[in-house]
Amino acid sequence: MKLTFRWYGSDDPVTLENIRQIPGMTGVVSAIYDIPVGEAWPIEKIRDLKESVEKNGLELEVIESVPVHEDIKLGAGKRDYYIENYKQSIRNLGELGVKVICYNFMPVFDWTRSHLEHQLPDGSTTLVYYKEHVDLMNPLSGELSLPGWDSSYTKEGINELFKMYEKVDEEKLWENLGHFLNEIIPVAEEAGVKMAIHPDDPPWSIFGLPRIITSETNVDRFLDLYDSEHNGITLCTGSLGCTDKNDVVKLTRKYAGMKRINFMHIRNVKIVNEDSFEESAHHSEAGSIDVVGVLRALYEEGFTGYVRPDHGRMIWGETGKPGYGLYDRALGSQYILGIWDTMK
Ligand code: CS2
Ligand code: MN
Repeated sequence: MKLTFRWYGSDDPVTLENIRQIPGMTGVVSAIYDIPVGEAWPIEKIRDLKESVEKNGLELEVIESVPVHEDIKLGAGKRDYYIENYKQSIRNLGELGVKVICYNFMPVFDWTRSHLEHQLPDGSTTLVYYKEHVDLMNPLSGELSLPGWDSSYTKEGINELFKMYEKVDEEKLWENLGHFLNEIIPVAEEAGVKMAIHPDDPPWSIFGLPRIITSETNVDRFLDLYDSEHNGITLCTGSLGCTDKNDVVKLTRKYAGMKRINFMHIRNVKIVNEDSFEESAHHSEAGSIDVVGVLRALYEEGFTGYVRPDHGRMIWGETGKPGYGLYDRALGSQYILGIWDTMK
């Protein structure tokens, strides 16, 4: 495995110098954050990013994310234009040595939580999803905003999007995803880039919008849409594992065996009940995910790909980007590395 760390660019309070000092870190996972969703990523900007990372002794081999424009998910509007731009971004990234691109196909919203600073008994704070609170949230008010969401929507824009999604059910979303893959995967193959779709977080419909990358059956269906190692997944243990309907150790073993895991996100979550969960430390016993079992499955299946610790709590008084502080993720990375080393 290659251990990596997410870095949000020069505005991130976590610096490349910080990341470099974490034992075993080979590189960062990053993106260009000032390009409007849907536009092609210019080669010069990618080069600048790569150079700033490499100057600090780290690699830039994984991009998270190249966002997919809503027109592509809706199968409407300027979809063809946005798909052509997406292809160009893949080619440009491949040319500069990027090996994996993580993306998602969640309509409108990325990861969703009810609280960003829920205090745990040990005094740390964490992200939680309590269904009864999410049910009271009104996305159409235009006032909701979460760190993982595209912040460029206006109230009118959101309302318009919801209107358009009235015509897109799960089957339609599958169709639009299939079309997207048929267009981009041949380009990714040629560019030497492996695509890695991120599961929906949480893996169920929110606010009445369809979500499809949610379960073993659906991941199987996804992989069948285009049979290529370049059409793979990001196996995010915390996203799939926040429902006990998904056995993440089993899924890791299965998809690693099929060589379809192109990126691993290791996050632990504690399932509170059927529809609610709290994010926890990476330590297996802190949550509901058998992190040791996940790593054992990867090791036994000969996994050589990229791994990063996903969300961490805020500990030791740190403040910063929710889920993306330095300390807890650094601790998590050492837990991952320690488990891995004992298996060698
Ligand atoms: C990430 C996702 O922060 C997170 O939970 O795992 O936001 C992820 O970056 C995107 O869904 C990938 O497109
Ligand atoms: Mn993730």
